[in-house]
Amino acid sequence: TDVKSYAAVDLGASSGRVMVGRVGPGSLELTEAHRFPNRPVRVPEGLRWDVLGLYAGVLDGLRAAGVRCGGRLDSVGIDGWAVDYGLLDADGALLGNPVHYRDGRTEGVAEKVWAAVPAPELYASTGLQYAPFNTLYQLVASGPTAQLAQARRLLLVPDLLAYWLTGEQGTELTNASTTQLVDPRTRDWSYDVAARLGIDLALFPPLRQPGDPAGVLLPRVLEETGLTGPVPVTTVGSHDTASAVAAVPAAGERFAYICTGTWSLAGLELDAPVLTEASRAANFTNELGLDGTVRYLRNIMGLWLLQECVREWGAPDLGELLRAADAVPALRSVVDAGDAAFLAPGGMPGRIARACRASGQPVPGTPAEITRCILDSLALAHRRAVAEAQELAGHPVDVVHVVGGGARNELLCRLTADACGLPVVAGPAEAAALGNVLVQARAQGLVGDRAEMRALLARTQPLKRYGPRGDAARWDEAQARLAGP
Ligand code: LFR
Repeated sequence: TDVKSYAAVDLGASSGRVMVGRVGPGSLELTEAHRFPNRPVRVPEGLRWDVLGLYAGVLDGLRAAGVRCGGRLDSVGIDGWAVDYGLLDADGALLGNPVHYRDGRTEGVAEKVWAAVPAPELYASTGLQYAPFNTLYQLVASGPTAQLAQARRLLLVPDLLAYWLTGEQGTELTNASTTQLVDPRTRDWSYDVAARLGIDLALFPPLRQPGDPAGVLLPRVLEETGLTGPVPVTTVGSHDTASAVAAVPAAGERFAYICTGTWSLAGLELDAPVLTEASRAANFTNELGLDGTVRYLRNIMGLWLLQECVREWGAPDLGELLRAADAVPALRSVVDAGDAAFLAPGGMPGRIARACRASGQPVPGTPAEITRCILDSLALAHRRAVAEAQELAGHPVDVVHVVGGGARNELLCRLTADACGLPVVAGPAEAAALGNVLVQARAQGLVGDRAEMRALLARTQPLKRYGPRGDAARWDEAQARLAGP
């Protein structure tokens, strides 16, 4: 037939999923084959990912995907969260559980790094925002460990899973760009930065690009999943945000995007990085996207703030919580959703209350009030990021696309439209999986360039529009409260 079936493995910080994408001439359909929780585990040495559990979920998912497709898949692609990695020994065996990016081991490491490579120079050659969890800081933090001394290979998480599925190793470029060891101008390693920090780039297998072949499922994997071989694995934008941006259903170039999930990643798609001092001061990042593009964006704490509260409240019904939050008066208290104080897990309602008190605002008490505070604060942070990105890049926009899980959150989308003073187009919620599928389909000649991918998404995916209410002054006033006295 002329309809092909692709499996997209998409690993988020709180859950993983395997989706089946069916792509034909002019058609695109996505269904969920399997979803599994991703629960980090705290052991005495710190916070770790249960990567074997995730791999088991991937195998279950591929089996479920196969059942939907008569055992035949035209290709598999893998994307996931960024920066984290597994280390392999000389035999190719995994050394320990990958460290979670919210682990505290990088505390105080930045100062050491900047003593060797001053922060402005680091920005000029890597284009990456400061975030304590960038792979570069993680590697410097683990410099003295026995584990790193044993390591012969480093694989970013999606590349590690691809290795287990195929036996082949590579470093996918969009995700490599989040390590802070890649130069966004050359789209190759930042050899000088690595050398000055004593980071051995030979740990990384060679770079590969979205669209490149990444091997075929091993016989053992075919057996375990009941799939009929050969099943090729295709390199996709393996950074989930790169896949999500690829699936923004925009027409033209005058758009901003916000990829919402555990994080909100808010920014622009550009042809070249912005490496100015002003951009560094504003902590914008230049991550790499498909086809030579740059994802110029800011990390905002995102729905993590709410996920952590909900966990603490014993998982109340989310729909009801959001309805109650909608009824709470707007913008009574806001917090800085970019503040690293919210990075670590635990005690989130208390931390939000403290931040409100410290800035002299009413302290939200009920779950509905705290939820409202979080959503108002996220919308405010979205506003600031979208405005500053346009200014710093000299790239004006007419519309904001909200993709990812938060596209289903009507209150968040409405508040974001109001705050940005721009129309919001919400959807698709499964943008990362769709970007993953489309890059596989493109590698097999089923779709054309990025513009064609986006047009196909706009035609086939349900999208919702929100018009701004025109109450910009209220948001300016709320922003001023955060600026301090
Ligand atoms: C989103 C994301 C962000 C990255 C963060 C940590 O899922 O990939 O882009 O900054 O997770 O990896």
